[in-house]
Amino acid sequence: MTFQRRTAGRIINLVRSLKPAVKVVVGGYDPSLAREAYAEMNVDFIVRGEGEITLRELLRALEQGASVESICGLSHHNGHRWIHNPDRPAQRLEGGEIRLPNRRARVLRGYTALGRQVDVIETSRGCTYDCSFCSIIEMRGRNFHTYSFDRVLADIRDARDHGARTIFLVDDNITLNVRRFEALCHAIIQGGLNTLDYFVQAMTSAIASHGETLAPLMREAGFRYVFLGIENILERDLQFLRAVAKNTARELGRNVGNATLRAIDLLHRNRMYVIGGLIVGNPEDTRESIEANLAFASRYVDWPYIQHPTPYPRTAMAKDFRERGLIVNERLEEYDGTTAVVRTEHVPAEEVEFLRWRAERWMKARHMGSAVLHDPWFIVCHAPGMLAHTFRGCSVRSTLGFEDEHNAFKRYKAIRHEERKYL
Ligand code: B12
Ligand code: SF4
Repeated sequence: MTFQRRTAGRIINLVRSLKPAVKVVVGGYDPSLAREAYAEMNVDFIVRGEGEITLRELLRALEQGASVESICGLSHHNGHRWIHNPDRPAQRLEGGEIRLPNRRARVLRGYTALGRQVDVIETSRGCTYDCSFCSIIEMRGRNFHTYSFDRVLADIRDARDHGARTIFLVDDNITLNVRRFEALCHAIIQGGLNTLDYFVQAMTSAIASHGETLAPLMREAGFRYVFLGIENILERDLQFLRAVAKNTARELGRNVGNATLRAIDLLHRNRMYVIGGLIVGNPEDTRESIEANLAFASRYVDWPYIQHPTPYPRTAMAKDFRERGLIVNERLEEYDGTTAVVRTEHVPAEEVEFLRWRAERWMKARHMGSAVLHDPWFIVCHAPGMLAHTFRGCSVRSTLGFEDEHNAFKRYKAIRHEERKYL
């Protein structure tokens, strides 16, 4: 990702210093969308877009000493200049060409979520919306491809057999096809895989419009946390984010207003938790509009995932912010979504970030009460560490209101600065 570009550069230099003749291949969102930046780095190949088939074809060509000219999705250097082969069309996952991940080949293990071993699986790729902040459309166009349920269930079983107790579905937008999602829930239940916990990302419109049938099924299948792309509660900001359509509820083919509250209510009624994805600090935002969104999150969502608009390469949002002269920070290693790197027309970036930081800590602390019911031992053992992390920079005096919270925020920023040094 973009915030990892500097780290990637440092790893490349380290590898080169140890083994100068090694071939370096980069891929993923940032190399695909900012290939010119990687062309200036010390790399041999850039894999743009989906990686599996392109990388495979590249390896075969290198093994056989063959030309790489015909490999779609590949950029390479011919000794004089960079050649960018034609794009590779989005992979039709239905064809079964992409095999299951080989989990035994991993070099890092032991990732957990709330103390339970966690793994990721995909059931689909792509999205047909075009939110201005999202990289997906530039990355692969507007399309949606799905794996067969046999493959998905085999993937879940494989993750479980490797110890996973929680599964994160990393689909870009699984709720594009609600009927399929419902059928997937049935398949998980029938396959006896509903003893695992599932996390998923979803659109508010789909949950609001179909939640009466979908939400109970999700719950039965084991879904526990739903990451809702609320983005913003104000119509003006939703327009800037090009996210009006996906946040509009529909009944009998008619638009019936903002979908967020109804989606949250349906998920809550079915005993699922809402991770609320919001974006604050958009160009027209005032202190009041930011605080309205934060107050909403505090009242309705169980866990905040509040970000600042971040101008990632080639997104429509990046163009808008640049044209309006609102980008105040070009240090890409800070483009992690929780550092405000743009200001609004009315509020400085630092203040936008301060408002989010101040509100978010308490929302996170509050959720520990619910989490303790599900994972009591983990929370009891780790609550002090989790609270210390959430409130890093704060003192008893600042928490009790005897010290200006801006001072605590400055300390928090200094700690984050130190944390980033390894990058
Ligand atoms: C799931 C997801 C998450 C999950 C990750 C769960 C997990 N542990 O895996 C969560 C919610 C935790 C998350 C967090 C973040 N995410 Co995220 N996330 C996604 C999402 C939805 C899908 C990513 C995915 O796994 N796809 C499936 C895999 C198979 O596809 P893939 O990653 O694209 O990889 C393919 C190719 O890119 C390529 N490829 C990738 N790497 C390489 C390497 C080589 C060598 C090669 C050859 C090819 C290659 O081949 C792969 C197979 O085809 C995307 C896209 C979206 N619609 O929003 C965003 C996205 C990747 N995330 C993004 C961001 C910014 C973040 C955060 C910084 C946000 C934040 N503030 O928290 C953090 C960073 C977390 C971290 N420290 O790594 C951005 C990246 C934009 C950019 N230009 O950098 C995206 C694109 C969303 C967006 N804003 O547009 N994310
Ligand atoms: S709906 Fe989600 S995946 Fe699709 S463009 Fe918007 S943010 Fe990206």
